[in-house]
Amino acid sequence: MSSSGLPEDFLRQWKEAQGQYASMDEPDSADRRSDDAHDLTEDEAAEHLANGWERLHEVVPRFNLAVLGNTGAGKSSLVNAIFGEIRAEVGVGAPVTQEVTAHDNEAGTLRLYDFPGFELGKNGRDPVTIIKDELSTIQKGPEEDRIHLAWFCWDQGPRRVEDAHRAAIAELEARKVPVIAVVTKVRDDELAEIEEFGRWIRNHVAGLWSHDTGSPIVCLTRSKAPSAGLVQLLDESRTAADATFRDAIDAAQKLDAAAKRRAARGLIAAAAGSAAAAAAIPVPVATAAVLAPIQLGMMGQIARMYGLNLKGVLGGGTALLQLALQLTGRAAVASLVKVVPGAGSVINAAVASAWTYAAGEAWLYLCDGIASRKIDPDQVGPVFDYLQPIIEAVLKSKFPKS
Ligand SMILES: Nc1nc2c(ncn2[C@@H]2O[C@H](COP(=O)(O)OP(=O)(O)O)[C@@H](O)[C@H]2O)c(=O)[nH]1
Ligand SMILES: [Mg+2]
Repeated sequence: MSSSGLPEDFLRQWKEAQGQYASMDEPDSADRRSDDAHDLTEDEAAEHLANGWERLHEVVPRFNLAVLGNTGAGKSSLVNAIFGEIRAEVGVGAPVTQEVTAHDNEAGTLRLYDFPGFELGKNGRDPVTIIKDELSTIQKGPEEDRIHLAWFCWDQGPRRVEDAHRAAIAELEARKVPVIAVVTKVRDDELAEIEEFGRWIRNHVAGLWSHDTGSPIVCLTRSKAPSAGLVQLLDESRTAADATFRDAIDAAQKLDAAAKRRAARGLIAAAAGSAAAAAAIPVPVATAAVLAPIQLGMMGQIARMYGLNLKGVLGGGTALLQLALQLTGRAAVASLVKVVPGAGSVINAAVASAWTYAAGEAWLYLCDGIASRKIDPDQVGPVFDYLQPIIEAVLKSKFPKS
């Protein structure tokens, strides 16, 4: 804690976030909600949280990444190093393919298509034919399941590009999937030779993705500690994939906590815009429940983005659900009234938006802390004591004259 009673990292984060929020458009699309004049019950709150949680994909569509390369090239290690371990195998509803396995992360922000290696497949089938067939199946399937980006991995050890690799890359290119070349298991003691191999790939392998002006991108990486090149691969992936998937990539990765918070703040800004629209005709403080569904939906989205489990962490009777109720109910209104001039009796658009930012920042702080195991989700009761200063800091900066 800092001397002002705020969690130490919060003020710094909040300062950064303000610039970010200022540059975001706030949509004003919300319908006016029912105006029942009570705090929500626990069941109602749980339902709104669940609603946001279930529908995260509507605002943050899942990013689908394919990894290809020889067996043992280091594909799984690379994915784990950037996105964490992704265990859940995709079952019903996924495109039916013979030899590609699909795995979704907990939050539903990332699907990984793990392609088979380049040895002969089932029944002695040619690997390139397999890849071609599997690609066709996936890319002709439902739009949300299609591959958005591929990493093609070469182990730096053999430093060998095979004809089958070129053929597979051509198949990806023909289907407009950007392919980033990755050299894995980079060793510092052979860096000169590895860089030479990278240059050779850049000049001799057709169909690789490049920036608008430059030559193809080849990322040199090491998944084993001390890791190398992972942030660059993540950055290139963000650029190569369609902008639609930027938030999903930022949410799914585990290398850059600030990028993940940035993605969550997109959800907060959207909810603040909806809250402002809902209070375009000022509502009495007594009917603050008009805003709670918007704010709780936002909280559900953020919780999911952080991979928090709906039933375990957010389920009925948990401390976190209580806290969500407090942030969106009378307790928050009480602190609002203290800080914001003129908020004594009505909530107008500006107040609604500031309140939503405050609740969102406090909730983001919690989810971030829980996901990184700095905060115990069962012990968040006392946490409200330090969320209060967060709320007030946000509100004060939104109403600087108070
Ligand atoms: N030294 C070193 N070994 C690695 C690295 N990445 C993966 N490996 C090892 O290479 C082997 C194959 O890795 P894996 O990720 O399973 O490859 P995949 O078959 O392409 O998914 C495993 O024994 C890994 O521990 C790396 O960066 N450095
Ligand atoms: Mg593997």
